Amino acid sequence: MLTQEQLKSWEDNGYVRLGRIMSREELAALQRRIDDIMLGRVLYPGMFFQLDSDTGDYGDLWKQPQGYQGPTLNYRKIQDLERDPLFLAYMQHPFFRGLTRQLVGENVSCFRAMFMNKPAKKGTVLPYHQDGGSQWELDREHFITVWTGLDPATIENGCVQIIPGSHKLGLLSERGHTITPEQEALHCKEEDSIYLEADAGECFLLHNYVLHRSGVNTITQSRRAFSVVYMDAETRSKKTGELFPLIFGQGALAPV
Ligand SMILES: O=C(O)CCC(=O)C(=O)O
Repeated sequence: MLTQEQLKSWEDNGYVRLGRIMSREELAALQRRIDDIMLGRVLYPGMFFQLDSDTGDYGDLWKQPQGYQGPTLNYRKIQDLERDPLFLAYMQHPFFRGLTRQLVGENVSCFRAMFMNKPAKKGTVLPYHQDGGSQWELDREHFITVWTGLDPATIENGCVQIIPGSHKLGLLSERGHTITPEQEALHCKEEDSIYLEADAGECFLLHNYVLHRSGVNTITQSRRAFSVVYMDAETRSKKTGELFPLIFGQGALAPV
């Protein structure tokens, strides 16, 4: 659970450095597991995969084939990781039980359990954006993100950069996600930003409306990370009417 001081920082800044929740052994197991998934040694049919771009340009990501493209460590994004018992066990760590009870509620589902990667000397610029809005097609907006570094994250390898306090602006576009160049010029001044450098295994709590971005990786150390959106288990997809995978509460997924 967050202390009073952390709660105040959460309200003021829209983020909190939570530190390392997992052991070194658990971290090593997650690092091995994500590489096994990328290399096709552990398979989950239908899992979402997106390769990194060759150009570093966000717009080019969708010009390439989507889905699993064979064994390579050059995947940028993999979703549905709640299907993997090691990642699910981390998501269900007692610390996150307490945190979500405090900030979300008793019954908690996940919108996405996502691997985000800046492969060695690669990576794609992710422009400033907010998470949420009509693009997410949810019947309510009450969620938090926990972002965990699976490698050391530094400015050189494309750590996340945020504008503290920007969650107070609310959603800048009805659709959500990226913002206009004018909004970026107004709200995302370099001097107002901070870089969330982190040790491997360290995690941050992020408000989904905090403006955030990340750059490319200029060094040989990959920048792997795991990002989970926890939300009220009653949240339904407006598109399908369905609920999302249950992480905490009666009938929650079990890591088998
Ligand atoms: O890991 C990154 O570079 C960005 C992560 C992100 O946008 C998110 O977790 O919502």
